[in-house]
Amino acid sequence: MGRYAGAVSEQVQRTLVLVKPDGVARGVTGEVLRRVESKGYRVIALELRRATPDLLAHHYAEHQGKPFYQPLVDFMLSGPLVALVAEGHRVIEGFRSLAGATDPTAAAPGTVRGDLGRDWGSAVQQNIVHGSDSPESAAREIGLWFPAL
Ligand code: DAT
Ligand code: MG
Repeated sequence: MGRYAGAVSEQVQRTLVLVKPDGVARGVTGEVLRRVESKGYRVIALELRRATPDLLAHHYAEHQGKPFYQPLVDFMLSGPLVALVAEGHRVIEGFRSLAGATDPTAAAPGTVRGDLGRDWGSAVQQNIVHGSDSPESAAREIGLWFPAL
């Protein structure tokens, strides 16, 4: 496929970031934005909003049928969230690195989830942020949350 180290950074990427309802409720939206901006990524869209069941069914389609799916949807509907699009070379991978591991207890200190999240004993992990996990997911998710972009 002709992959070489220089190729990965040629194309400017966009990723969908969500500050989930736990992050908004705990007042760490600014802290998440600060980390995204301090890293050097550009925020090109930003909105405080509520999710809908229809939007979440598409956004989390890959998780339908899993035991945490309905708790995840209920959690994402539990309050306002902040949706944003960040832009930069390799931002998809870069934001996943900033966010840290899915399980906030195991997430490394220094990451958003490691520094700001913890286990609350709920059926779904509440881990402060979402970030797209691939170029295909990013394109699909940005289309769902920011169809005008
Ligand atoms: P990520 O958000 O790191 O991409 P994911 O896409 O696998 O993780 O899952 C979506 C969300 O669902 C995740 O942020 C937290 C929750 N979740 C995932 N796996 C879980 C599990 N085994 N138990 C409880 N909640 C889980
Ligand atoms: Mg995911």
